[in-house]
Amino acid sequence: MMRQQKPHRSNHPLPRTALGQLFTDQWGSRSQPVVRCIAFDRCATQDQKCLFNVKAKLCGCLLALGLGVGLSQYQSKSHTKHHIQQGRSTIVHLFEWRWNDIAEECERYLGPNGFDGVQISPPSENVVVTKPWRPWWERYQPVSYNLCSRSGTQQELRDMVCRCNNVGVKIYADVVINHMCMSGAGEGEGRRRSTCGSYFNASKREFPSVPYSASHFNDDKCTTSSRNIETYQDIYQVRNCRLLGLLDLAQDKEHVRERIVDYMNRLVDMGIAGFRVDACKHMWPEDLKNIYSRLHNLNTTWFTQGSRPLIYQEIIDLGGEPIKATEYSGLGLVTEFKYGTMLGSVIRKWNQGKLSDLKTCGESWDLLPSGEALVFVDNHDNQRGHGAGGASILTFWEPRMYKMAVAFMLAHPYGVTRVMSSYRWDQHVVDGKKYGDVP
Ligand SMILES: [Ca+2]
Repeated sequence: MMRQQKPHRSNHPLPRTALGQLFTDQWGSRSQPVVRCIAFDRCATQDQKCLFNVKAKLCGCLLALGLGVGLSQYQSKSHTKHHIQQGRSTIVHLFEWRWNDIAEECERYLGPNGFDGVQISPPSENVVVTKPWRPWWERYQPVSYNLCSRSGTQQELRDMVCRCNNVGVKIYADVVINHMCMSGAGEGEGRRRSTCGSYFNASKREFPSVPYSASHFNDDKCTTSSRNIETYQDIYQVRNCRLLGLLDLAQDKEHVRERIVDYMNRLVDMGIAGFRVDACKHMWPEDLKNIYSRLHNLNTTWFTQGSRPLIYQEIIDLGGEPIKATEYSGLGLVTEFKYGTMLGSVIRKWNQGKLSDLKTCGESWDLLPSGEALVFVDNHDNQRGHGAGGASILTFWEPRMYKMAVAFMLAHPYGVTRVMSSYRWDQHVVDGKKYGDVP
């Protein structure tokens, strides 16, 4: 599906001065060192013979001096600024793709076709769910911050980041820091229970590979008898109780902050350019502000000195709840879920919607200001009936309207855009009604 998208030229409303600075930096950075991406760390520090032996596993992407490939994207200390390289725009979510495949896709397609970056599935170790068999959502149940998942090993992750950066495609990691696995996930060890084989005990809230123990969770602050969020009208429940039974971390505790910051900084140091932060509505803005402020600057192998990670925060705010997206928009970009809902409604011609109505699509439609929003037609949750959006959300199941929606989004000067590369599954239909909750 992604191959059908034609990336547009930058329509993002950056101030002229910022663009001018960007281009100067981009084309002025011609003295970058040769960057070798080596598939296996063990060879990175060994002798030439070793390097020769893994020649086939080298990236094939030695970045020659003086090529003038643009390497600078960020100039601001703000996590909300998004400096798009000349001729590059749009993040593509390569949902559940393997690291080796993403690296190849960066070199083969995304780099040459002007994509800004890739959102990857969570790289942290997660619980292995077998009932149902290995659903996509097991990736959102961490048991440690070790970097092995079914997308690949830490070495493969590092290799992918290097290879994509070398062709000008940034990597944005989806990070799950609100919670760990579900309270009922049991106890286990070995690769049949967790993707790196780390021991955990969910009922005792013990995750020694981080390490976290019972005192690092929010249960003492949660006032519901179930310990779960029971109403979204109570901001304390939403932030201090368990989301669907997921063990809720106490980000106000220094130990928890340190472990999260260390995890995110390991990714930044590797060359990752930013983060999609999962479930932000369920964390306190001041805790996130503290965590973001402690992130390292981006790796100067690919980014100019002082560059900050781009942060975009998953906040589902369709109105009607006391927690507002604007509480977070000063900290980073925010996922604007109203956009896909409204766009789908117009393209479906609901309520006498006309395409010409879309001319004004933006802040006057009660959306976030353009510079604060990350927009998308659908995401991995709402394309299968999870999360927010409702029936108007367009997906690949309705290809003509979906392509219209994506084309409009890429052409319209609003927000940072993200397109979706997912996979097909068999829809579950009961009495003519579609149910999307299928792995
Ligand atoms: Ca929480």
